[in-house]
Amino acid sequence: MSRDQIYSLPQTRIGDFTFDDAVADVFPDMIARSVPGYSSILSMIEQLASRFIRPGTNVYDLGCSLGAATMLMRGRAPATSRIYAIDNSPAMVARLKEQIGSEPNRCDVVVQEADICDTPMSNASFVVMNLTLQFVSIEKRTELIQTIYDSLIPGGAMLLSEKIRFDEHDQNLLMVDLHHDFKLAHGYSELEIAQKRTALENRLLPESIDEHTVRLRDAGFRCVAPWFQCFNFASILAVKMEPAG
Ligand code: GEK
Repeated sequence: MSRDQIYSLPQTRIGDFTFDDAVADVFPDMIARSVPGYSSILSMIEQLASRFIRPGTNVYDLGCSLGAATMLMRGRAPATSRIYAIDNSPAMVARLKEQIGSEPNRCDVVVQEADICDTPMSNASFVVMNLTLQFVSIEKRTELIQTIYDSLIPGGAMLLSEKIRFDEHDQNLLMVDLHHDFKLAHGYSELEIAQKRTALENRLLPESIDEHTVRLRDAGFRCVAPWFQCFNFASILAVKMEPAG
């Protein structure tokens, strides 16, 4: 696995963070050293895939990057289901297409370069948005969550993982600080952390758990269960309930 050193040297002008070739080359190392609990969330996605994916339905991995969730879900998905792995980064999609094409797949896996806000979805039993909504502009989030809810079959579920913010000032400062310590402990320097923070400032827009919960409930999800939190990262499972009776 190539080591992430993208922000290790001082940069005179730090542009907005983009998911380009340089990032795709080091992505597994970058995300493992930047997101506390990333591997735990992935292994639970695998478990949830076994429970929620139904034969003859579609599964969506929205903002799939290099397909870490897709790879785990395809081992659990029935042969008659189809996984759509979608990302708008050409660098990520090219690498994932190459890997998926070279391996045997239990079910159909379709890798698409597309904006998830413009992607039609239907007949879905499980939708994963693992650390992706945070990169979608706030004004587009409600419509996207509604599209996902409408695409789900009754009993289907969405997993939403996000970097979060806290309304209470001191709590927010503490969690941001603990995340900072996590990155230091995983080998990033103060310079790397500071430069990446600047690059992400206008790109990654965290919301609170309450803001996510309200949006999910407004879309129609009756069961909204935050199931994981580590510092300022959280994951929520939202289930579209079967009609009563
Ligand atoms: C994982 N889920 O390893 N449309 C499509 N893709 C998008 C969009 C958009 N509008 N905005 C951002 N992306 C993965 C990790 S990374 C998280 C997800 C991170 C894509 C973007 O190109 C990138 O690949 C991904 O969302 C976010 O489980 O880097 O913190």
